[in-house]
Amino acid sequence: MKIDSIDLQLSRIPLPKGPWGDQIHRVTHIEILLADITTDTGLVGTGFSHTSGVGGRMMMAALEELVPTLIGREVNPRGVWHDAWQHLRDNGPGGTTTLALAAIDIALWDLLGKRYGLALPDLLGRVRDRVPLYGSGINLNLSAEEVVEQVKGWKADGFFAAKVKVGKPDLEEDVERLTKIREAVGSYPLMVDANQGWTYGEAVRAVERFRHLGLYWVEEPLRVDDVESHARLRARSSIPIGLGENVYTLQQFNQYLVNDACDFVQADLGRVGGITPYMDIAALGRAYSAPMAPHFVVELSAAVLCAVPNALCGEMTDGGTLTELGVIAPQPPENGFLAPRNVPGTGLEYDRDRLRAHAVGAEVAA
Ligand code: SMN
Ligand code: MG
Repeated sequence: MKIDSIDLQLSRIPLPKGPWGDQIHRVTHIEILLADITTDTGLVGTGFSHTSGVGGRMMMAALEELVPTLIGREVNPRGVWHDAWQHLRDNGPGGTTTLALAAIDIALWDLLGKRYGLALPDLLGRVRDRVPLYGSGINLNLSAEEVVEQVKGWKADGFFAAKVKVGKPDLEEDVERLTKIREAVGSYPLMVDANQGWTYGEAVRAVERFRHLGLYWVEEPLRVDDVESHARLRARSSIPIGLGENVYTLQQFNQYLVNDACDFVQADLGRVGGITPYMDIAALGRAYSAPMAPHFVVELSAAVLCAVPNALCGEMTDGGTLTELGVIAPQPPENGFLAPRNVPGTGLEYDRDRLRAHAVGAEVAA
């Protein structure tokens, strides 16, 4: 079964519950780049990649360069991934290079699943049928009262934990917000996310001030390319560190793990380049006894985590799941868990009309 043609479409989907805010982002749209791969047998597989509103056209440009090199190739995700990465690597080992590869890689796994009649977890080697979820808010722009209500809602929905943003200009305001949440939900597991916004000194002060709150992890306290400072922070803090949404390669994850700078591995299936590299990173995490807690795209993450022994949980990004974005046929959680659909391939059924209605270029053509 060989690749016959590849169709690409970039869409910008508005966040249905309004903009997101954290220390470094104000997000109004999620970009979804869809890749449909048609084979010489007529079978079609679909993959996607995503951005938080910036870089969609860069992914598209990378793919437009890559696609001609893929036509005629056997449907073999791992072989294609490595050659395609070689083709793009001069643009950097990760970033646009891997984001673009994700759309192709996910489409190829979808094709293999459809070819052999297997759902993705079975194709990869199933170890579970469903995945626990945590509620996650990109909510630094919300009031303390709004965040408290959000966290209470997640607890009521059965999610095992909640994650909120920190990084107010005044650290004491963060402490006040977190204290209000603690009072509202008791010993419920709580994570905080600083989105790389602190200096080393600010991070040291913050983890000291948060010590009594019993946090489950502190996420992205520092710039992602500063592994050493994460290791120094981790050595003096009692709070585990979660990160990985901005780490792009197996080798970069190893740098974090070997330096004892990361406890929870939050690799993102889009950003690392799809399912092929994700499974390698999960195995690496297992070698370090590190749980996998993937970032974003929870519906695909859940399907992959069903084949990852060291999986911890999926992230229910409030207002930004593929279901809430209307990008796929709904896959709602049940009692705090997500079970992937038991159909051949990734199980994601894309809403073509919605994606087309928000296609980049459509507004120009209209
Ligand atoms: C996040 C996700 C998506 C966009 C911006 C920020 C966030 C998270 O850091 O962890 O979900
Ligand atoms: Mg984060």
